Amino acid sequence: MMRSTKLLFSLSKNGFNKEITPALTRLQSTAAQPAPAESKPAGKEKKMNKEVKPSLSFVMNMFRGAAVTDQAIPYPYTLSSEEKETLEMLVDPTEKFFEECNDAMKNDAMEKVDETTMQGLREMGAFGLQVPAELGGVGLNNTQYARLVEVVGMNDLGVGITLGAHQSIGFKGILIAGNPEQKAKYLPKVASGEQMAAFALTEPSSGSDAGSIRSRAVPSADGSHYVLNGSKIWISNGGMAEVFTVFAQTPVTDPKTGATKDKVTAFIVERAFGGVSHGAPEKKMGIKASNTAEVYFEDTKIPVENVLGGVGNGFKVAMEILNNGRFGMAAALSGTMRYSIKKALDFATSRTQFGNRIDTYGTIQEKLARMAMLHYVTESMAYMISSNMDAGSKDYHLEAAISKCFASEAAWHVTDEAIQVMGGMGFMKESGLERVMRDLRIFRIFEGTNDILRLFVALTGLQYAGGHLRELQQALKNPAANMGLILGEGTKRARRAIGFTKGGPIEGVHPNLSESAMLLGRGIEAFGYCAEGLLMKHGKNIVHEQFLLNRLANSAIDLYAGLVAVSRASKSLTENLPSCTHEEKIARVWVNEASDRVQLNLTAVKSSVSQSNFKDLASIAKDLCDNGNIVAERPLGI
Ligand code: MYA
Repeated sequence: MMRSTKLLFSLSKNGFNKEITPALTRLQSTAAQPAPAESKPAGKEKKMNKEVKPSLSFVMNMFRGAAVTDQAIPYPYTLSSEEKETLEMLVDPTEKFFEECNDAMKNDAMEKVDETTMQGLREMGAFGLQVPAELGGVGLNNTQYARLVEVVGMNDLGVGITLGAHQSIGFKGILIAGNPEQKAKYLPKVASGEQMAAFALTEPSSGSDAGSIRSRAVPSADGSHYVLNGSKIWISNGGMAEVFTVFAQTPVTDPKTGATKDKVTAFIVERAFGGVSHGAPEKKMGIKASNTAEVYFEDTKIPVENVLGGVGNGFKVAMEILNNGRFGMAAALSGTMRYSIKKALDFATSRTQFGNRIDTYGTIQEKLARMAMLHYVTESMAYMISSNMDAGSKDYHLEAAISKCFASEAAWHVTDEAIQVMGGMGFMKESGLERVMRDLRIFRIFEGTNDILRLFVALTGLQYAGGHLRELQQALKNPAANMGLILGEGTKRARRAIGFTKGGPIEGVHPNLSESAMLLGRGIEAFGYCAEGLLMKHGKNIVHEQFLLNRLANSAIDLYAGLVAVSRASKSLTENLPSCTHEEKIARVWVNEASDRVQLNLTAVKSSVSQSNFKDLASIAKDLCDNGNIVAERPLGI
């Protein structure tokens, strides 16, 4: 089985070695449940009693049926008037630059970002948007960055990846985990665009399973440097970067036991260190203008002072960089969706068929409205997360993962539908959508495939919910001291048992959206109930139930999407923005429809028909794989 599900093996850390049963009293006396052989990675068991860290994440808390809206309602807005002014000064010239100086079609055809664009971007400071001004950057916060990234996404995703691979992941590690010397040494050069940066994690045998990399760096005898050997694949900017954030296994000795084992360490590697080479630019379906190449390290000497974030901490550094950058994808793709929607609208409002403009037909209206809804939700997620990050939140990982999944699927669907609205014209290269469609395909794959991120969301959330159940389990050992917790949880479960759930509305929502607030509240309660049920039924073996986990993740995505839409529309209604009634309709339709989908998904998790379907689906896939081809005979028999 793929190693990445090990993520969920870590459920065992939070006490899932016990079978958790529905009755609170039985929580005290559960018997140890042996884990399947493959779910016992070394070193995991000792973390069994890891404490649950309280989280302000809305998504995380949803897994225990709680609506924690501190980071979501009211819709957060963190720009000071000065920051807004700075942003206003930057948006117009950036838009103008892309309209007048960059040619996305040409870049795509050349499979390279034109040098005039690169130079223009350097002059605008676009390579160091979030680097502090004193280190040569523009010093933007996440929200300001998101707004500019939106402009890039609207105009040229190939340029976006060149810029994003550089600053969203390439040198982001130096920005968030670098020490002052590392920052002072590297940030000015990368911020100016004098040197390009790249993020080197993926290897031939290590894609989704990021922890399984084989590149290795061993310390020199005198302890002055590491010697790095290994190869990385599909590295964006790999063929032109001078500075790499590289992840490699290093021997780490436990000071207590004296035992040495390999752990991932992050390094800042300069091409100039020697032994660094790269392959030819990869031929790709889309984002052709961006450079993607294999990168090889052969006896590359890395000074010890270039260890980033501490020896053995590389996996966490990698995850933090990825977590930190994911909202940027949602921001960029909301720009892309604006582009596609504008194309569809221009066409729909000028094209006549069967005697009427096609935007008067319900079929086209539904498409346009759904495109706008997907855009609204994506944009709302991007700025909610960026604002949370700017406000200092550390509890945004699940939201960021959701925003990446949602945005990449929404942008794909929106652009596909824009092509459909335009019919044959949409299919023509000159419509400008063909390139965007090709460019978009990779977004569901890189920076964590949407499939892995769905499992990450479901499993991390379940781990959190499980930790709370364990707390309850502990509390029951000393009921007198924990009466409040026990009574609260007991009442909640008793109400559910008799079908009388509290499931109140989400608070702080504008009265016009009170029905939506109620639906969301009920959805969250049902979701938490379902998550708990899964934990009780499967314990830590839930890690093997990907059919169920995906449905749980889809429900989490739908509910978070509903929350951001309702929150933003509420704010617009309260402020009486000109678009507020339009936004209200979007939020209402989203929540109404999402509630139905959530119900379907949560029912599928429990229903025996679905269980039987899942078994059949797994078996169909096995037939195919065993056969190595389609199994069903051709109808003609020949
Ligand atoms: S770059 C390559 C992208 N690659 C990936 O994203 C890899 C995906 N895989 C993973 O993320 C991990 O392997 C998974 C975990 C999630 C599967 N945050 O043993 P574990 C902790 C914080 O369970 P695994 C590219 O594509 C965990 O709690 N912590 O892990 C270029 C545990 O901690 P502890 C996390 O089973 C794209 C420990 O780590 C996270 O091995 C170019 C070990 O966990 C997390 N997320 O797998 C894009 N996950 O031990 C360009 C785990 O303390 C940018 N942990 O309990 C474009 C930008 C947009 C445009 C911009 C324009 C300017």
